Amino acid sequence: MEERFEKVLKIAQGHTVCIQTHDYPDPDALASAYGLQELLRRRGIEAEIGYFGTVDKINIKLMMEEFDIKPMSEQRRKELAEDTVIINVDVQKNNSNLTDMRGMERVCIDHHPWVTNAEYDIVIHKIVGSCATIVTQLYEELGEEIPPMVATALIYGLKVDTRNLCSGVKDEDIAAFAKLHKLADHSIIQRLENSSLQISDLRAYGAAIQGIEVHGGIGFVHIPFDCPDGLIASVCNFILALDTVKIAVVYADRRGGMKFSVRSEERDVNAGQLISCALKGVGNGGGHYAMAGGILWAESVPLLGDNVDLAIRNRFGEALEEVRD
Ligand SMILES: [Mn+2]
Repeated sequence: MEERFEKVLKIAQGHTVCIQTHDYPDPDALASAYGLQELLRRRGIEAEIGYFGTVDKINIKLMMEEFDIKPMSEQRRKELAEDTVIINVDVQKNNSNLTDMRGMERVCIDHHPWVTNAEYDIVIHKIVGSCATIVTQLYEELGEEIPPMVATALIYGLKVDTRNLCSGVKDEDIAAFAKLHKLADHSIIQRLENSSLQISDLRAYGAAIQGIEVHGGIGFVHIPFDCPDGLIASVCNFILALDTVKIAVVYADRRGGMKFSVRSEERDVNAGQLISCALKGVGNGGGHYAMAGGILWAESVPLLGDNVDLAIRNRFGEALEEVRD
């Protein structure tokens, strides 16, 4: 990784550099971008953090405050030069939640399964629990001390992405956790963890409590209004806590279609494969073993008949049979 990082520095030299996360970044994406920004700064490269979509989750807003993260303004994003070097973090090009930005996507640092056919000059990719783990390893390999604030952000990202080291964890995540744990400011993490919910989020939780249907170990929730991706994911984790739910499928109305979040606690069911199979032909989806997301296209909704929820349940039921290994 060290060599690849040196190449990143060469590519960045003399250009405007933007670290772009996926739209509506989550704690792992933001922490990784922030950690990378600091690492680049130490090597003489000033990079800016940019993303599309507004931040509406309270814990992300708090992260911005605590770590003094100042993302690129919309105006600035529009004015970027064509030769801006873009470093994608926690996401790959052509993903549905990555809006194309002006500039050249030349570097990718990510921990999701490699699915893009986009060509980057430099790829730092590992299947680990969080992108924060990779950034932690970069500091270590480069012999750089991790500043306490960076360690705090990274450990928070790592904890959220692995659901407190309970999902999709590799030895490397545990090692990164041990390293960061010694350096992090735990009072900040406590503040972030204790403020993950806003009053407006309760409507989505209300829909889950009232409308949950459990069929064959899959818990289904239809949130009948649009809400941020992070909130759909939180509701998904929430219903996964039920003893009878081993797989959670939560979807919210969005611009005529639906936005999905899927979680699997079943060892033999890959959440990414499950959603990709269930939405085949009517949308798209993918992700990790334990977590995945996707979209049901607006134009597909009429194809699902009068009872869309039933059609979705059937599709996932059938997909489950198919992907179980
Ligand atoms: Mn991540």
